[in-house]
Amino acid sequence: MRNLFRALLFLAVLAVIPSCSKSDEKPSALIIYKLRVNKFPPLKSTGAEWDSQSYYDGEPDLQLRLSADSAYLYNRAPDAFEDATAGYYSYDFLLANAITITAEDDYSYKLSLYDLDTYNSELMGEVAFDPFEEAAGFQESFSVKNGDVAFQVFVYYIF
Ligand SMILES: [Ca+2]
Ligand SMILES: [Ca+2]
Repeated sequence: MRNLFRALLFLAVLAVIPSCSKSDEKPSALIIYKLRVNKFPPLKSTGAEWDSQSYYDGEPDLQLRLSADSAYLYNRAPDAFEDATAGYYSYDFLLANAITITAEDDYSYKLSLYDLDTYNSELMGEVAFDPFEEAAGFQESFSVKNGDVAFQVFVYYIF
């Protein structure tokens, strides 16, 4: 009888443990520290190269924006990503200032990739996403894509 009681107690403890585990907690915030461009269209929808100047390479010069509603949280075009090659490499944008998004924030988030031009940068593609929904599994990164563009968002969590 005592053994049966112990067995039941053991099972009861097992049943309680998962509800105390980290996976049941909700993070209060997530911190975006790196954005990766995994895919982008090699040519414009017209079939033309992104840049037409004969003395420049025709490939796009990557500019990445992360926006919350109409405000830019991040907007950079590192020199290192001039004339980016589609299909072979991914391009990592390490954020000098990590971006904190709290669970209460209710903005519309969007990642937009541009070909940086002197006057009017050209939109290559963009993806709207909900960071907390995408990061529901608390994974180190999550992927978002739309048509010919794909991004990977790297995050830390604050519980
Ligand atoms: Ca261009
Ligand atoms: Ca170029």
